[in-house]
Amino acid sequence: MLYLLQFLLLPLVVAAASTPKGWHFVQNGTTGIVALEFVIVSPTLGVMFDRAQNNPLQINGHGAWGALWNFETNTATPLEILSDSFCASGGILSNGTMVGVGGQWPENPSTEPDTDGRMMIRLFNPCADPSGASCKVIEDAQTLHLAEPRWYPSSLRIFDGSLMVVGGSHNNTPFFNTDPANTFEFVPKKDNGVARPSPFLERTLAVNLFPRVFALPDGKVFMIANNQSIIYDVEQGTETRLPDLPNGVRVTNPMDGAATLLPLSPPFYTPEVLVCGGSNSSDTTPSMELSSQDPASDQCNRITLTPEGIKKGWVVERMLEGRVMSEMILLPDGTVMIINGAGTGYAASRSVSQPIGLSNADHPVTRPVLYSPNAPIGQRFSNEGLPSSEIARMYHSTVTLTPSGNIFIAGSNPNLSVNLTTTYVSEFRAEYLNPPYMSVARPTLHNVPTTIPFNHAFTVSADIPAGLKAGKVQVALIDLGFSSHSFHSSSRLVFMKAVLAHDRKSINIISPPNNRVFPPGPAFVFLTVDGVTSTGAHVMVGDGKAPPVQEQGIQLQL
Ligand SMILES: *[C@@H]1O[C@H](CO)[C@@H](O)[C@H](O)[C@H]1NC(C)=O
Ligand SMILES: *[C@@H]1O[C@H](CO)[C@@H](O)[C@H](O)[C@H]1NC(C)=O
Ligand SMILES: *[C@@H]1O[C@H](CO)[C@@H](O)[C@H](O)[C@H]1NC(C)=O
Ligand SMILES: *[C@@H]1O[C@H](CO)[C@@H](O)[C@H](O)[C@H]1NC(C)=O
Ligand SMILES: *[C@@H]1O[C@H](CO)[C@@H](O)[C@H](O)[C@H]1NC(C)=O
Ligand SMILES: CC(=O)N[C@H]1CO[C@H](CO)[C@@H](O)[C@@H]1O
Repeated sequence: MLYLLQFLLLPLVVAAASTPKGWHFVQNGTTGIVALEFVIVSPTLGVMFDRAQNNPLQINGHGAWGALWNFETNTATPLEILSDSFCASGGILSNGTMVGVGGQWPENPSTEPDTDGRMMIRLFNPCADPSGASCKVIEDAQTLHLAEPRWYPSSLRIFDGSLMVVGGSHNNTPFFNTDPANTFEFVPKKDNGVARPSPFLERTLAVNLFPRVFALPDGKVFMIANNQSIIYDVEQGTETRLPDLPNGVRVTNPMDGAATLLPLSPPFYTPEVLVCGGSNSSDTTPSMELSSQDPASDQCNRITLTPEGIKKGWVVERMLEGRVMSEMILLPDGTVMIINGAGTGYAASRSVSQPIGLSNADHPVTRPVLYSPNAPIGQRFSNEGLPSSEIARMYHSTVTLTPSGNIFIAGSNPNLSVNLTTTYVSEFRAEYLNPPYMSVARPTLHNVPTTIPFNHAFTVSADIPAGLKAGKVQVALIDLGFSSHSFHSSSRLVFMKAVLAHDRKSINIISPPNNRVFPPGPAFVFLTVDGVTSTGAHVMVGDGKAPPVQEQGIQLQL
């Protein structure tokens, strides 16, 4: 009997030892709704939003359009939401409350009991329950709403911990922004709730949906829409025009490129922005004269946001292939992953010629690529060792780095509702892309304080596997951001000065200098030693108070 047991166990041991090494995709679980917006709200949970439609995940006798994703069980639990959260955005405030903003007017005919979501603000307070069982979305259309209806806006947590809401359309539009909300506003409200008009958004019509917006380390906000860029001074209310993207490339919806603020490092935290892909089609061609077969742009553009860098303008690089609707993920070692999207076509549904089913895009790009910001130009892109997914992730897909350190991918749906029989189906399969470090012995962090003040020295314990060389130790403070429509808003990586003790058992760390370098709010701390990354420790950066918070830390001397 004992012999037989050992015999039976043997193949299992062999199977465990042959776990795939290197980068690999793993499908696990189904999301039950199309996860077209995704935000991580705790070490174990993500919130997903969709449109009110005939989703398989049901709640109170109707299809759900909000749900929690549990990273421990790989299951979805429906959330009851009143307003239609389709094509909204959001972020997390300085006190840890997640805010979803905007949405759509219920589609006609809607099969679900959704109300008008365009002016809605949806709150999800910090959730201590690892399963999320007691955590709910809070809505009150009477007392909690935006100044203007917004479909396809962007959001960004700024230096005082509030959310800046940028642009959008007053109504669903089939392709171009024909009913623009060309203004900025804030949650909680500033200016007595009056939205601020933006000449930049006026100028960038009609390709200015989901503007790409980034909080700079001095508190100003950098924005790209269409082929233009500005710096917006939130405190003065002024826009400063920057150079256009070269060669007529447009990078916002419906010609979505991927953009990110590159990792910021001490002592100068010099901001650089990278934006890749999109389309060089004209922004005045009627959409029916565009085609799902038009090649996406392979152009990348990078700018350093210092006076000298702005004078130099955008520096052009080329990706390994053209991409539209890709998204950028900041990895804890400072590389940028470009993932998802299509090789041809545009965002949106059934609005260009030669649609594939209803999809305006075709030729899904299923192999991610890595960009190393510090490598010499020409050697920054690599897809070596990166696998291809078997799942197309195009319009209405999302992706995020997880607290475990792997990459979670969900969604994709060009159809106007659930369709499982077309070429590009409504996609419910959840998928992880595991970096090589997920299948080796990893460093671990212990005793990470739950609250990290600015400009603060603190010590954490570390357990570093003997095989790892301690020459390169990186401690990254990461805002995992809010993913919607190929833009990962509020996503941010700030490296913290870190010194590993000789016994390799503790690390002295200095937090970012102030609330402008890292807008105050929740984050995850990841340790990378010799290219191997730990899981992330959940922290609150700053005093954790409700916005607007006071200035904290010390001013940068530049
Ligand atoms: C899927 O996730 C569950 C829950 O975490 C886990 O038990 C299972 O091993 C996973 N399956 C695969 C194929 O990774
Ligand atoms: C940006 O787009 C506008 C409008 O389509 C065009 O007039 C302008 O020349 C473009 N800029 C560059 C640098 O291509
Ligand atoms: C537009 O982009 C396509 C695809 O990258 C490229 O082949 C073409 O040369 C570009 N056209 C111009 C005028 O830059
Ligand atoms: C799914 O899409 C295909 C192709 O557009 C269409 O023919 C079919 O009617 C759709 N099915 C449903 C259930 O909508
Ligand atoms: C966080 O701040 C927002 C804005 O003031 C507020 O609506 C929310 O209730 C606060 N969250 C908690 C948990 O107190
Ligand atoms: C053209 C097309 O495929 N349209 C379908 C999209 O999905 C809705 C809901 O299933 C159908 O009613 C449409 O016919």
